[in-house]
Parts: sequence; structure tokens; C-alpha cells
Amino acid sequence: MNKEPSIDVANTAPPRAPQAPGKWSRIAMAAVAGLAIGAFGLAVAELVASLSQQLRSPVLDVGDRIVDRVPTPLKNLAIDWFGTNDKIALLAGIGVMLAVYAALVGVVAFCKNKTAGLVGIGLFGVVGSVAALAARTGVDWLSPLPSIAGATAAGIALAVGVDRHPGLNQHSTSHATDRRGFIFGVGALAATTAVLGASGRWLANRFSAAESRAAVRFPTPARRLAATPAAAQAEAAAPFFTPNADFYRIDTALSVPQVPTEGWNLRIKGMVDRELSLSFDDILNRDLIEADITLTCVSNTLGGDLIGNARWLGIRLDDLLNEAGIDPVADQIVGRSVDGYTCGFPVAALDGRDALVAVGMNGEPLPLEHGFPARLIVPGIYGYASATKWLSEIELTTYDAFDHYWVPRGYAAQAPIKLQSRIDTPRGLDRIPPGPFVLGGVAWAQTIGIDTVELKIDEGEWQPAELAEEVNDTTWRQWSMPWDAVPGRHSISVRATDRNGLVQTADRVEPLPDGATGHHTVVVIVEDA
Ligand SMILES: Nc1nc2c(c(=O)[nH]1)N[C@H]1C(S)=C(S)[C@@H](COP(=O)(O)O)O[C@H]1N2
Ligand SMILES: [Mo]
Repeated sequence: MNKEPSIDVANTAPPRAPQAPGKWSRIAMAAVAGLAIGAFGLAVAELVASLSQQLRSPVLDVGDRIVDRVPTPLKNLAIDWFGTNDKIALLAGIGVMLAVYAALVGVVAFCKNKTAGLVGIGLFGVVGSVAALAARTGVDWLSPLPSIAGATAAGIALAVGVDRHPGLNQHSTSHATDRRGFIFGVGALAATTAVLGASGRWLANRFSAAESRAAVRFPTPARRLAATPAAAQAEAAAPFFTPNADFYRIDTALSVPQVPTEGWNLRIKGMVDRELSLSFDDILNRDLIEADITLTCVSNTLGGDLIGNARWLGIRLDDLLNEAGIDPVADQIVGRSVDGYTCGFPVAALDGRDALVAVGMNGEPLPLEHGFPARLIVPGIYGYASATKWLSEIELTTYDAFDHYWVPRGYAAQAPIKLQSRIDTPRGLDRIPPGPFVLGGVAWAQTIGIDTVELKIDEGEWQPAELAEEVNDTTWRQWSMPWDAVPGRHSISVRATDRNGLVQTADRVEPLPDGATGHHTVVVIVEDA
């Protein structure tokens, strides 16, 4: 009789069924599957969105609706916290929320109830579709297509996944699951997602305006400016011209509008004698002028950097509108962007100042983020009310008839830039050695000009700073002051007086609704010798 060969029980594990994963490991697998399916759905949506320039990514659509509806104080908080990175912060926030949502849908679908998971995905599709249909411009019945396609693809992937891995369900009897198959499935889905995502990127690239921008050649301007005198630059102040790459960017556009010159035109309409329509070449064929103008954002806080100075190239807005013939009843000029954004400023601002339809910035075509192919630049009026980027229309209207973008959001309809000044050196809480030191900064009173800049150190008297040469009354004026720094902690404040004799107020007000006031003050630590 053959006996089973004896085996050493201590050394050999008993034969086992494929091991059932524990509860937390099943939930983790379901969450990972949810993430992979969510990413897959998004990639499909992005790919469909890249098929036509009329379609947009659901993520951007949802982001845009948040941007348009977020209460103004919250928006200001975001600018305070993240500065010009507010868009990246918003998109990152949406990304995190989407990831959490997708993981949750995965857990619900795989561990509890497939139908509930599918409903979760459907909800996602509905939110995306509604966001697309609520867009500022370019809405048609195809707008929800990317969301619908993405949700459908994700729904199918979810249904297939759940059917293949019933063992992840909490009610399943066996809990056996094919881990190899699961890992393979998630991997294959992730690889497909990467390919779809890359294809979407590649397809969307053909809408880029970068090539069109690179092809722009400006004719010689009718009015050229001489090189700026070196004496306009004060020691220890910001560069007189802000390089384009460092120029602040503020707008509501989560993705930079891509507007090639080919096919673009600018309409002048509304309360005018005759409507005009200009192509990009029509603009270049008019008299181009150069103008040095300092642009300022209403959201700039004391000492902030939402201000920049550039040499702009463009055509005179007053000439253009006079050609169209302004109805004497019109009191507001509205600049509308291809993305639906609007600015509005008084007809009365056409008082001879160099208000421009600008096409060039510091010797280049407008950078894409700064409004290529054309934008408005109006000296003396905050950017939100004047400086429409990616300009498509100029409409003559009245303040009674139309509120521009930021007005229902709490900002003033009319917004002349307020007299302000800033200390650039030292920065707040800098530590500097004792001895001779040069304080420097900028002051601005666009269209009026700066008369004096004064500094107050600790409890001392206001003392005049040295002013750099004035270039014109539409740019900032730079200043500097030698200082003998003695050890200790010192507070330095700056104030300017404009050419009308107005002294910059010490009263601190917030940017909302029409620009900050108050003195910029820095505290500096002068080290012991
Ligand atoms: N189309 C469009 N134009 C816009 C805006 C915008 O959100 N969309 N923001 C305005 C605001 S608030 C400012 S301060 C200036 C900033 O111009 P910049 O980004 O070139 O510095 O653009 C203005 N033009
Ligand atoms: Mo702004």
C-alpha cells in the first residue's frame, strides 16, 4: 500500500486558494481603479475638445464658471495668497477635487453598488455640460459634447471593470480577486489615457497663435520714440521698462485665448455713425505710434507688483473712433474680448492722451498672455476698466445701458488710477549692513505727473527724495535717496505729490471697489557693525 510521502508540516505551507484581499486593500484597489477611470474619462473629454476650437475642456469650463461666479472678496483672497499664480491654484484645486471624487466613485462602484457609481459619473457629465452651456461666448448645442463623451467613456470603463472584479464588492461571497488581472487592467487603462491625453495635446496645438505671432512684421511707426534717457532710471528702483517676461498678468482666462491674426478682425460698433471693421493688416497700415505707458491693476495692494511699464505700439483710439463718428450721447467705450470679457471707460478719457489699440509691447508683438493680436491701453485708467486683451470689439454705449465685467462684481464703473508710490529697495524685513545705503522706488500719477516724492524714516520729518528724469506723465517716475543706515529696526514710508498738488493720502483703503490708498511702509533691520 502506498502511503502518501510524509511531509514536513512545519516547513511547507498548506496549498492555498488565491488569497482574498482584506477590506482596506479592496477599498484601496477600488480607489485606484476610480482614479484611473476618472483620468481616462477626462482624457477622452480633452481629446474630443481638441477636435474643434469651438469646444472646450470640461475642466476649463467648470473653472471658468467658478472664476465668473466666485464672490469678489474670495477672489481678492486668492490673489492675495497666490498672486498671479491664482489660476494655477484654482486648477490644482479642481484637480484635487476631481481626484477625490473619482476615487470615491471607484470605491462606491467596486465595493458597494455599480449603479450608484455610474450615477456618480453621470453627475460629472451633467456638471461639465451645464458649465459648457453657461459659457460667456461660443455656446452651441455641441458645447456639452466633450463632457458627454468623457462621461460615457468613463461609464463604460467602470461597468467593464466592476464586472471583471466582483470580488472587490463588500457583499461578494468569495472576495477572491484576480490581482494580476486587476493590475493589468489599471495599467492598460492608464496607458490608453496617456496616449489619448498626448493626442489631445498634439491636436490642440494646431490652434496655437504662436506661429501667427512669430510671423508678424511691423512697419516703421509714424511716431517713434527716442531711446529712453538713462537718467529716467533711478538707482535701487525697478527697471524703468518692465521686461515682458516679468510683466504682471491678470485676467479671467484659465487658458490663454489663441487668436491668430488670420481671420481676426476688430469691429467698432454701437453708438457710432458708421460701423468699422479692421483686419490686423488694416491696423498695421494705419499710422502706428509708440507710447510709454505704465499699466496698473486695481487689485494692486500697497507696495505690490501688479504694475508694469512698457513701450507700447499701436494706433490712436481717438482717431479710430472719430472716423466711426461718436454719437454725442454715448459716454462709455466698451472693449470686448474674444473670450467675452469686457472693460468700460469714459468717452471723456479721449482727451488727447495716448489711448491705443496696441499691437506691440517693448519691441515685440503682444505676448499671447498680454492680449495678442490686439488690446486696449488707456493711460490713467486701471486695467480692469480699460485694458481689454484679445480685443474683438469696441462698442460705444452709455454707463446707464451697460455694466462692464467687474461692475456687477462690486468694482467701480469708473476707475481712474490713484496717486501711489512704492519702495523697491529695501524690501520689507531685509537685513542690511550699517552705513551708506540707497533707498529707491517708483511713484505714479498717470496723465497728471509726479511733482515730488518724500520719505519718512521712523518718527522723522518727511524729506524729499531725488527724482529721476521724467519721461512723460503716463509712466511711473523713479526716485532714490541716500541714507546713512544706523543699526536697529527702522520703518520707512513713502508718499508722492502729483502735478495738481494732491498729496498722497495716508488713509488706508483696500483695492475694492476702486483702488487702494495709503502709504507703502517697509521695516528694515540694520545690523550691528
Ligand atoms: N480679455 C481680458 N482682458 C483683460 C482682463 C481680463 O480678465 N480679460 N483683465 C484686465 C485687468 S484686471 C488688467 S489689470 C489688465 C492686465 O493686463 P496684463 O495682464 O497684460 O498685465 O488686463 C485687463 N484686460
Ligand atoms: Mo486688474
